[in-house]
Amino acid sequence: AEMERTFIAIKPDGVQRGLIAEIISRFERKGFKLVAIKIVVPSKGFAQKHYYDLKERPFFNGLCNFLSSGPAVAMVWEGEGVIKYGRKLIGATDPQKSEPGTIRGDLAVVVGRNIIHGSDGPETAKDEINLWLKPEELTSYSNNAEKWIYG
Ligand code: YYY
Ligand code: MG
Repeated sequence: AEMERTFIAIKPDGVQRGLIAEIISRFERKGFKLVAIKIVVPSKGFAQKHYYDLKERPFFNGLCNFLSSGPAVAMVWEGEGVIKYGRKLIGATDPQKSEPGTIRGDLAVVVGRNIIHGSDGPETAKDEINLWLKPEELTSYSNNAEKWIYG
């Protein structure tokens, strides 16, 4: 299996709404493997780093205030195709356009409170994992279910 890793964060709205277990469960049941997790209150400066690519957008300041407004759950998930398929599980950026069955489609209503972040490609996955987690916070282990997930 071509294993890859992606960065997934439950934003402060997802934490406050009690959706941590629900969100983790969707990745876990799919067959992806959780290799890092922590809860952290990002500073405003940290949020600006995370969303640096969006710095020219009109919603940038509000977005960074929001991400730093409370604890977020930072995770790294591993699996075959997890970067692209993780984005599928999450759904479209605007929950009004997310399909039912996706996390945002089922659990969120507006774009500014869309409860979850996921890396959008291999480069951003690497950058975001490095930004949010120290190397020693990442685990590497084999899971007994893997042979039943991958054959
Ligand atoms: O990767 P994703 O989270 O689906 O969307 P991005 O285009 O990277 O935007 C990041 C973040 O910014 C989005 O999750 C909500 C917010 N946002 C917004 O508040 N208003 C927009 N028109 C677009 C994005
Ligand atoms: Mg994005």
